[in-house]
Parts: sequence; structure tokens; C-alpha cells
Amino acid sequence: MENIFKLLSQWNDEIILTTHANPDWDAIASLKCMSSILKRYDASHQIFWDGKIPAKATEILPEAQLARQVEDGANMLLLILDTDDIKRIPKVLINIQFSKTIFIDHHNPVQQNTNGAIRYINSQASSTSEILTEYLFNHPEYYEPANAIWLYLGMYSDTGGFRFSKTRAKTLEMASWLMHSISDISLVDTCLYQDKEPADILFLKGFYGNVHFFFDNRLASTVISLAEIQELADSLNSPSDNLDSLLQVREVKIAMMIRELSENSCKVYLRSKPGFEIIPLLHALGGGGHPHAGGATLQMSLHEAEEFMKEKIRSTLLQ
Ligand SMILES: [Mn+2]
Repeated sequence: MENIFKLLSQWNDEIILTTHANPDWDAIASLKCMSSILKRYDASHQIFWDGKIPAKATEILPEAQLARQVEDGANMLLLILDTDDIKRIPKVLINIQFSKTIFIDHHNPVQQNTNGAIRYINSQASSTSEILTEYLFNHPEYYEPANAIWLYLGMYSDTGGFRFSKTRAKTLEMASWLMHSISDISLVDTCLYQDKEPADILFLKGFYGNVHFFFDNRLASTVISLAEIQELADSLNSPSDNLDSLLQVREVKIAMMIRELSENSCKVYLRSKPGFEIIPLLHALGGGGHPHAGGATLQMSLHEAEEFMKEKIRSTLLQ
């Protein structure tokens, strides 16, 4: 980590700062915090993001832009936060040859050949926000107290409110340190729990209407066809978050939602309880995520995908 920050502080050319597509609050907080540090270094940088972005995030990071083609990356440094998977960054950046590429992330590593990239991966950390907070804790000269609320929100959301298994003593120590600079903690509620669109509520009709339980209630599964959400699709905010409510059923270990993308492709979303790590299965299917939350795209019809996934889950996870 020290080496990475040393390199950044000495970098004379442009830095492109980015994160995974559809940035979550951990990604947004990390971009915000890293941008403040780069400003302190007087390092010229642009923030690129892509996909679905929470409404409030554009207020927090007004300088962030939708990712666009870079003419010549040869002198540029690409700094990627909150993923170690080059396939998850904005598509227009994937095939550009940058002078240097740096990843800072907390997910369990996805093994990939990204020649010569510098990686700081701390899989023990709850979030990228936690990693950056720890750096600032040790280097308070770069700390921007106004960012405390966003870093707290990043940690809070990636840990489901300090409940998920990656929550450790260090997480709470860092959160508690940030609290000294937070004047209005209710922003957490505003950003995370009062951010829905009417479409998000209407979506629940199909979501709950199609739930079935399998394998002695250890799998809860729901499917959403294109027709069911046609009019809602554009306004939906992370509908897979609703899977958490299926895990509230005592016997359920795995919750699954399959969403039809076209006649022959579907997106599978999985969530699971501790002791049931879904990530090896998702990696095997070409997808990714966290040990207990993630997804993959399958080239199958909705019905085929559900049968296929039920069998995979039964044979690999529910033995
Ligand atoms: Mn994260």
C-alpha cells in the first residue's frame, strides 16, 4: 500500500480513476476518498464510471463522468478500486494499454492474467472503504473529514450494517474513528434505505409471486421474465437486494433470482448464509461477486437456467 501511494504521489501524467460497473456505495466512497488524496498530491486525474449509479452519488462526485474512450493510454495510469477483475471495469477502458494499472480491492482474488498490474488485495478487509480508512488513519495528513460519512457508508453497506462475516474488530475500529467526523449519521438511512423508486416496490409483486422453495426449503428461488418487468426495468435499483428477505426464512441457505435478459440469456443472482460459499460456483459459471453474494450470466432460456441452477446448487452446495 505504501508503495502504491508513493507511486501515485510521484506520477506526473494523467491518472484515470475508476471502479466496477454499476458502482455501489463502497465503490463511490472509495472514488471520493481517493480523489481527495490525489488532489492533495496535485495529481491530475479524471473519474470514470459506468452503468447504474445511485441517484445521490452524482451529487457526491459531480466531477465523475461516464467512461469514454481514451485516445492514448501510454502515459496514463489506470487506478481501479473495489474490484480486481478487469472485466468488471467500464468496457471502453478494458482494452486500452495503460502505462501502469493498479488495483485496490477487498474481494477474494479472481485469478486473471493482467500483465504487470500492481495489486493490493486485502481479502480480510470488509470493504475498499475500510482499506482506505486504515490508510488515512495512519496518514491523517491526507484525511478529509468531510469524506468520513461516505467511507462509513461504504463500510456499512458492504457489511450489511456490520452484520456480514467480513465484519471484524478492525472494521468497527475504523468506523468508530470515522464517527468523530460525522455530524449527521441519518444520511446512511437516506442513501441506503430511502432511495427506492415506485418501480422497486411494484417489482416485488413478481419477485414474491414467483418464489418457490426446493430441497427441504434450503433453496428459495424466484424467476422474473422480461414480460413481467418490461415497464419497470429502466427504473429498478438493484432488485437482487430483495434476495436478503428470502434468507430470512429459517431453513433457507441459498436464495436465487433468475432474470430473463432475452429469449436465450438470463442473469442469475445468488445470496447465501454463512457456511455456504457461492463464489466457486459463480466463478465456474464465468460470473463473480463475494463469498455470499454474486451473479453470473447464462446463455439459456429462463426455464433451462432455473433447472440448470437448481441442479448445480443441489450437487455443489447442498450435499
Ligand atoms: Mn466493495
